[in-house]
Amino acid sequence: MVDLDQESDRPDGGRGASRRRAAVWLFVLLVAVVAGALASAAVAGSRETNGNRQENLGAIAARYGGMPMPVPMQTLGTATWQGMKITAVAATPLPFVVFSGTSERTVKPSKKASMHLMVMLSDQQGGVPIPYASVWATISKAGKVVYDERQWPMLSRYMGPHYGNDVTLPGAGSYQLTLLISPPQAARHMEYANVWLKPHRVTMTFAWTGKG
Ligand SMILES: [Cu+2]
Repeated sequence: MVDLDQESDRPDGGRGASRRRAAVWLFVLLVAVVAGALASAAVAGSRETNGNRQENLGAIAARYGGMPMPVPMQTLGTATWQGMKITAVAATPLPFVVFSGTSERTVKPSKKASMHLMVMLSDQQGGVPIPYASVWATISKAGKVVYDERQWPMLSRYMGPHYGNDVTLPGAGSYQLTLLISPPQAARHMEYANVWLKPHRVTMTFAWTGKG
């Protein structure tokens, strides 16, 4: 109100101010467009050629309903289980915090860490993330287990609820990833009455050419 009154007191009836405001907004819009173009160029530049499928960050983030996140990602594999989509993604190793209910501790990736493994569980039809389950990941190389750990139920602004941990792999090569998905322990709407009632194991293979 105050603004409008002040503007209408001016000889041009505030039209000059409106034009100035329009010019400022146009400038802001231009800056946003240029920044967006630069960001997508940076994303394209960060993609590596790799034996596995590399995807645009924006595409992955969009699929999980989030904004692009500032790290390169690689889809390791996907599977489905009774209408649940299971997606394993590798991102750059990153620190995270674990909150126990009373205190918080930071888990930092070791210097040798290869990736931040993220397992996304989502509804195959609607794409909505499925929390309250648990995921155990076992990775083997040439039949030998090289990683065998529970994944943290985890929250991320960009990826939404997922299950993850930092993982160290012994070098490049072909790996087998086995995920043991335990049923979501939560009340369910009726459409989920008869699914995901027993632990389920899926296995996928991926080629790793990144750090290890
Ligand atoms: Cu995570």
